[in-house]
Amino acid sequence: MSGMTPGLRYLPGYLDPTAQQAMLAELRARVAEAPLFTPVMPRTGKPFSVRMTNLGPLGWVSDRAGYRYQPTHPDTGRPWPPIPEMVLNIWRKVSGYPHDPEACLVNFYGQSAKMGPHRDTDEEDFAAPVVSISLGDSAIFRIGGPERGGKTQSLKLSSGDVLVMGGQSRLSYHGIDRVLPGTSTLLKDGGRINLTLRRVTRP
Ligand code: MD6
Ligand code: FE
Repeated sequence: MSGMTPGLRYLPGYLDPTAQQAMLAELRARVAEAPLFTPVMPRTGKPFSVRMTNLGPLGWVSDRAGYRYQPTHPDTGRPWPPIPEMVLNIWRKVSGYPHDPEACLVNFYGQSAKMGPHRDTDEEDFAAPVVSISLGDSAIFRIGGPERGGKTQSLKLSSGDVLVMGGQSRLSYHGIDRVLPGTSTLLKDGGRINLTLRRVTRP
């Protein structure tokens, strides 16, 4: 529990710098097989400022046709690479959910990227939390309640921090207001990586 949002668990510094480096190396190898792409908004085709890819049996994509989970990369047509064991192990320790996640969305934020307020509702099973892992530059994460436009709180998510959105917070509006450039040396050219792990189907 964290402040005004029941079910939200903030685990700052969950990964030490050595573990962050190891995770980054695993991610680089997999992202080489499943390159980052720029999603666009349904209908309008307006590009996201974040680039993304996925790991695991299902990946989240957004294009003119809508939001959905699919088993293959939209550009290469190949299955998404597997979720690294060290990432799965974090889910197993913190999720409190007895099945593995099916999707690991990898978001890359350059210095001026943001993520508008949204809820994660494309999954069948809201009993599972969403677990997020942050690497690289810090960012201001804002979370509200189940309705748009309510009271919000902000959290600074830094490299190695883990956030668990479960219980009542699972369907809260949230987003990234801004990245704070120069706050981490993990990525040579700066920027931020966020992984979100989700259970998509009901086991
Ligand atoms: C981010 N995170 O931290 C965006 N969603 O870059 C999310 O959209 C998110 O952190 C669901 C649960 C946790 C999250
Ligand atoms: Fe989200």
